[in-house]
Amino acid sequence: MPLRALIFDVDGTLADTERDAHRVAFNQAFEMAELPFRWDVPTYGHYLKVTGGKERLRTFLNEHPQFPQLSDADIASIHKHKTAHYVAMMDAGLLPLRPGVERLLNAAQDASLILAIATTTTPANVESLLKSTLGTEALSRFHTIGAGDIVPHKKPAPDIYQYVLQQLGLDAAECLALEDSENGLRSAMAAELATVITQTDYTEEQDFTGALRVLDQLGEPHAPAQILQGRESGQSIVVDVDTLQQWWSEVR
Ligand code: XBP
Ligand code: MG
Repeated sequence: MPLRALIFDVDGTLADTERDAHRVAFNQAFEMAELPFRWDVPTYGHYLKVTGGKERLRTFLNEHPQFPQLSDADIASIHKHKTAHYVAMMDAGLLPLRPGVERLLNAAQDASLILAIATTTTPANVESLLKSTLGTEALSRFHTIGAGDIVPHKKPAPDIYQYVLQQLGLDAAECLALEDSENGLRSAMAAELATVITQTDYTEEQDFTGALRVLDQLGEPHAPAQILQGRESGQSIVVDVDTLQQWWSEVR
């Protein structure tokens, strides 16, 4: 059975969006709503344990009873403003893709692999990131974009990957997931997907047991990636389609 599709996470995997984009957009929305708190870099990192922006804010409030306890409607409204701030940042071209991402997407399409996305983030965020980094035609390069509230349970539940597999009409064994976080890895593995991790500053201490490989990034020819966990640990590499096919075939 050949490898048929690559399924990409977005936040942390396609681009390092959390610290300098999502976090900043949340703080702008908190300021607009005159809320008496902001999320600094470590605090935001801590609350990344909760996937989904609305769910993250609810958990933060539950753990900080001294702050105004917002209704679900208030949280939805603040989150809507947060999304608008995030989209404005992307439209301004403020965030690049991670090293090697565009190269790998191009190579995967040249090799007739199907591309898909499985993310907990809001669809507007994915669309604005893809358009600002890859151009207006970028969305059409992905067979399926599974995002946000389209499934009942966000990562680490398998729902979003199962949804994407269903839309692709493929078996998990025919696909490979690319993720950056433990929640993402648990989600992909629960959907029985082989998974490669490119970690970020926020996820580098997380448990990636079960991943096919863990790397610091995908790498470019002039600046290769490091393999951090897995058979070739310690080696440098530029991750290409052949590399992914080879790793995937070890478990298929
Ligand atoms: C991403 C998320 C998202 C973003 C914010 O996780 O958890 O919630 O942080 O996006 P993953 P929204 O990379 O595992 O999909 O505010 O739109 O939820
Ligand atoms: Mg992620």
